[in-house]
Amino acid sequence: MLSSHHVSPDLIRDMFSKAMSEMYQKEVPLYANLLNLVAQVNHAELEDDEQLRSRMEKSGELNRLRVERHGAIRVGTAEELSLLRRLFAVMGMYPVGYYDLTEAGVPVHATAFRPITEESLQKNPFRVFTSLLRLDLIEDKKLRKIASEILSSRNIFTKRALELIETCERHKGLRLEQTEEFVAEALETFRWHSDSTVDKDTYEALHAEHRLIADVVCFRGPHINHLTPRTLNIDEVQRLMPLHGISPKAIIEGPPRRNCPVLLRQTSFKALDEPVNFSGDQQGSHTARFGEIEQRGAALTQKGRELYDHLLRKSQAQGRKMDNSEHQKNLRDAFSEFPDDEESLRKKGLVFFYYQPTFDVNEKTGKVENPDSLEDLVQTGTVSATPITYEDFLPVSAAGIFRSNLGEEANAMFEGNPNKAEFERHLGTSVNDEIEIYAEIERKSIADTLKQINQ
Ligand code: OOG
Ligand code: NI
Repeated sequence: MLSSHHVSPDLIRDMFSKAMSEMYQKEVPLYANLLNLVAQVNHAELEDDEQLRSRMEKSGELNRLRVERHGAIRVGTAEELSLLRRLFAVMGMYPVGYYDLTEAGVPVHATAFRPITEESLQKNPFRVFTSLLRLDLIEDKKLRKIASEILSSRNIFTKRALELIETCERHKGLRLEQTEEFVAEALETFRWHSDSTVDKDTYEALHAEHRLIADVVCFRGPHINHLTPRTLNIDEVQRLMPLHGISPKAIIEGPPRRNCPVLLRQTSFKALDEPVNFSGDQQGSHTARFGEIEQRGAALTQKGRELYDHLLRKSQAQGRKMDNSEHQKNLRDAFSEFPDDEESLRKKGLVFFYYQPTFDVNEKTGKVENPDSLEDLVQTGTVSATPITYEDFLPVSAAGIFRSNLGEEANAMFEGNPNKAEFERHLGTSVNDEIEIYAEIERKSIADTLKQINQ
């Protein structure tokens, strides 16, 4: 239990995500442009669609929309990953899901650190997609040894950040002045350093093996490589990006545009080529940091997810199109089998829903005598059912984002090679199952609704 002089982890996360956004706006000015564009499009969307506005207001999502973003980092060792787990726990963020990116030719596996309760998600759903480099997949033994030596000698946390993590663990929380210090110290881990820790030859050798290896190994820490605001109309942002001096990747990843959006649609702009000073006073450049936007829809049940994966594969059988309108058309054709109204999605058990009584339970007039089944209560309008927002990531989309930044050539080097057990060993705990989290939120909303109706 949090004592009264401790700051809640939700507030620490909120402070940290805002500090991170400010830092990234200074580091990557195009990100500030993107934030403005997304805010404009969201504003217009909410003006045009009263239903969307009132629904988002009712579910509490309107508040979190302005602060909503995810980031991504890549680390090199088990120690770094497990320390990050402890750092994120201070902010109420826990590992959810396991993502194997080797299938897409990227030698990493990953999890997302994020809040997991309904209440915490409403406060600020900040998430960080965190990848661990798989040195074991580097074929060149000499290079593997060099990389692991470089990584073993770096320390990605400040001394004070480590002390504050320990303080938080020992005292089960941080006080306000400790929190402010913690946020500032934690930020240091994610800052961009234009000075590389290695000489240019070493960088180039690692780069030649895989661009991502150079990105992880040659710098002081896991610089945040993008922060992603949430838009309510990704097609519109994609259309407007070039008019704002931002050049988007060719296609929007994820499902097609739908009446009832599901999962996650994403697009990004290409990584910037940035100057780097290598040791020995040599100059060069590196591409790592980019911008991304996302549009979130409903969380799918296991059954819904299987249908999504099946239809996505089906659309890919047409070949991956480099033209977005053709790509979207392929997707729309394939997804015509996926029901697109809330009632069917609910009755077929494809989407998770959040249930609430539609009347004020304190007012006697609304009371229901002898409630029938939940479905009947929804049908008669006594209970509302709202799709639960998807809070996670999609491996195929993530691979598309990685690829657009690594160059399409970075493919087929590693075969599908998941190793969840090893990842969890390195992390120091098992990852949470995202489907279980949504199921629990749905179950709890049903139990609370029935309790309120029966009271
Ligand atoms: C992470 C790419 C994945 C997403 O939104 O799917 C990702 C990376 O490039 O490090 O952020
Ligand atoms: Ni991302």
